[in-house]
Amino acid sequence: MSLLRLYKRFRWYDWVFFAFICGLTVLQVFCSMKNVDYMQGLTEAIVTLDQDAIWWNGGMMVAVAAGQFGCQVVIAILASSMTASLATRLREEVYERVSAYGLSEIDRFSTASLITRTSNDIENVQMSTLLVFRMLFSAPVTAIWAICKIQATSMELTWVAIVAVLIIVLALSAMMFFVLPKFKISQKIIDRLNQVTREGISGVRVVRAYNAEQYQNDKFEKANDDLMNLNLYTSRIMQLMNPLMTIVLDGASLGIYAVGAHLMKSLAIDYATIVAFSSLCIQIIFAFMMLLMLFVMMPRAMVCARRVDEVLRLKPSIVDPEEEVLPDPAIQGEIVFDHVSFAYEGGAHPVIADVNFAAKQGQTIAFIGETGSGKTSLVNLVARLYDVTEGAVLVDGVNVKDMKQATLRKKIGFVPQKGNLFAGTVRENIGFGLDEMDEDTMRKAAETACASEFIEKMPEGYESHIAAGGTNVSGGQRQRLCIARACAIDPEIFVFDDSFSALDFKTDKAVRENLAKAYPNATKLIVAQRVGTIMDADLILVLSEGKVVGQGTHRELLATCETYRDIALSQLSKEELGL
Ligand code: DGT
Ligand code: MG
Repeated sequence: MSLLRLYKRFRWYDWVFFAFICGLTVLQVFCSMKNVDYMQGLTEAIVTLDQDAIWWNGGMMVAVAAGQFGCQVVIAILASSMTASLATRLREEVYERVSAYGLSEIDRFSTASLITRTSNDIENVQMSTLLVFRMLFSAPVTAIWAICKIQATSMELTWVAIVAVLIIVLALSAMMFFVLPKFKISQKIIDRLNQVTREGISGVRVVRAYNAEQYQNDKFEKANDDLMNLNLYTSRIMQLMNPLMTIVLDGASLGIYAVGAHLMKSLAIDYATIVAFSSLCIQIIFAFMMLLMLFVMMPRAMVCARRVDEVLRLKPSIVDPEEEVLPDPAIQGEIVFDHVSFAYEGGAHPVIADVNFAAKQGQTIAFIGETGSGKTSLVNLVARLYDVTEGAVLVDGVNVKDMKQATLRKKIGFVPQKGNLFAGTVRENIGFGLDEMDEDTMRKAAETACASEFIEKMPEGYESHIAAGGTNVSGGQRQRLCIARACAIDPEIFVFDDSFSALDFKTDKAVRENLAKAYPNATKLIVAQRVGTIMDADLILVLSEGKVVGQGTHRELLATCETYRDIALSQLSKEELGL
C-alpha cells in the first residue's frame, strides 16, 4: 500500500513511458519466441543440409536478436529515467517535509533514521521499482507465451518442464522463508549504524577527552557486525540461487534430450523440435525465477516504502493558519503571555505553568531561574518553535498561531542557547537566511555584537571560513556571531537565550549597551544566569520549576522575592546590590 502511495508521485508522462515499456516488453518476448522458431528452422536446415535455409534462418535469428536487444535497451532507459526521477521527487518531498517538522516530530523519528529514510530507503524503493518495471510484466508474458508454444509439442516433454519449474518454485520458496524476516530488520540496523557513526563523529571531542574511543568503537563494531552478519546470511542464501539455477537448467536440458531421444526412436518427434523445446523450457524456468526474485525483493522495498511514507504522511504539528491575521502596523515589538502553560510531548508534567506577562516596544524583559526551570522552553514559545498547551502567546496583538510562521519569525532575532553556525564564510553566517545584506548592515551587526574586533583579526576578515557547527571559533566568538546574525535582520524583538554566558563581564556589558544604542526600539527578551546581566531590565521574571515565583524590577524583587535575593546574594555582595 505504501509503495502504491509513493507511486502516486509518478507524473502523467511517466505513465506514457510505462505504456511504452509494456508495449516494448511484448515486442521483446515476440522476438525471443521468433528466435526459437528460426532456431528450429536452422536445426532442420542443418540436418537436411539445405544451404539457403541455413542462411535465411541464421540471418533471421541475428535480426530478431538485434530487435530484442533494441527493445531491452529502450526499456532499460525508460525504466531508469522513470525511477530516477521518482527517487529525486521523493527525496525532495521528504526533505521539505522534514524541514517543515517541528522539533517534536524530529524527536519522534530520530535524526539518524530520517537520514536513512532520505537516502538508503528511497534508493531501495528506486532499485526495486526498476526491477518491477523490467520483470513484473515481461516474466509472465514470456512464461505464458512459451507454455502455449510447448503445449502443442509433446506431453512427455511438457512433464519434464513442469518438474523443473516445480523444483525452482519450491527451492525459492524455501529461500524466501529464510531471508524475508531478515530483510525486514535490516533497515533498523542501518538506522543504528548511522546513529552510532553520527554520534561518534559529532561528539569526537568528548570521546577523546574521556578516552572513550574503545567504548565508541565497540558500539560501532557491534552495529557493524550485526549488519555484516545479516548481509552475510542473506547473501549466502541468495548465492545458492546461481548453482541451483545451473543445476535445474542443465537437468532440464538433459531430461528433455533423454526423453526426446526416446521419442525420436519411435519417430514421434524430430531433432529440431527437441532443440526448440529445450530453449523454450529454459525461458519458462527463467521467467519463474525472475518472478520469484521479485517476491524476494518486494518485501524489503515495501518496508522501505513504508518508512518513507511514514515521514511523508506525518503532518507537521506547527502549521500556518488558513487565514492570516495581520498585526496592526502601528503596534511593534509587543509580546503578551496570557496564562501560558506548556508540556513537551510525552512529558508527564507541564514545564511552563500559567505564565503571565506583557512587554512593550523597546522594553527589556529578563528571565532568571535555576537550570531546568523552563527558561528555554518559555522563550521558544515566542518564536513558535513549539505550540503552547494552554493559554496564548500574542505578538503585536496577534496570537502567534494566527500568524504565518514566516511573518512571525521575520520579527524575531533569535539567539538560541546552543549557538549553531553553518559551514561558510563569516559574511554568510551573519547574513544567514537573508536574500541580500549590504555592507553597512553587516558591519553594524558585527559591531553591536562586539564581533568586529576578532573578525577583523581573522586572516580573511569577513570572508574567513567557518566550519560546520562553528567548531573553528571559540565559544564566546560563536555566541557573538550568533548575536550578530540576529542583529543583521534588524528585528522588532530580540530573544537572547543565555547568549551572554560565554562572554566576559566587560564584553557582556558592552554588547548590551551597544544593543540599547543601535536597536532602541526592539523589545529584548533575555535569559540569563548572571544577575549583573539583567539588573537594568524593565521586568524580571523569576522562574522555578516552570512557575513564575517573582515578577518585577531588580529593586522590587530584592525586596519581595526570596528566590531572587538568594540568587543575587550568591553572585554579588550586599554592597554591590545596595542592600
Ligand atoms: P538551563 O538552560 O539549563 O538554564 O535550563 P532551562 O531553564 O532553559 O530549562 P529548559 O526550558 O531547557 O527545560 C525545562 C524542562 O523541560 C527540563 O525539566 C527539561 C525539559 N525539557 C527540555 N527540553 C526538552 C525536550 O526537548 N523534550 C522533553 N521531553 N523535555 C525537555
Ligand atoms: Mg535553557
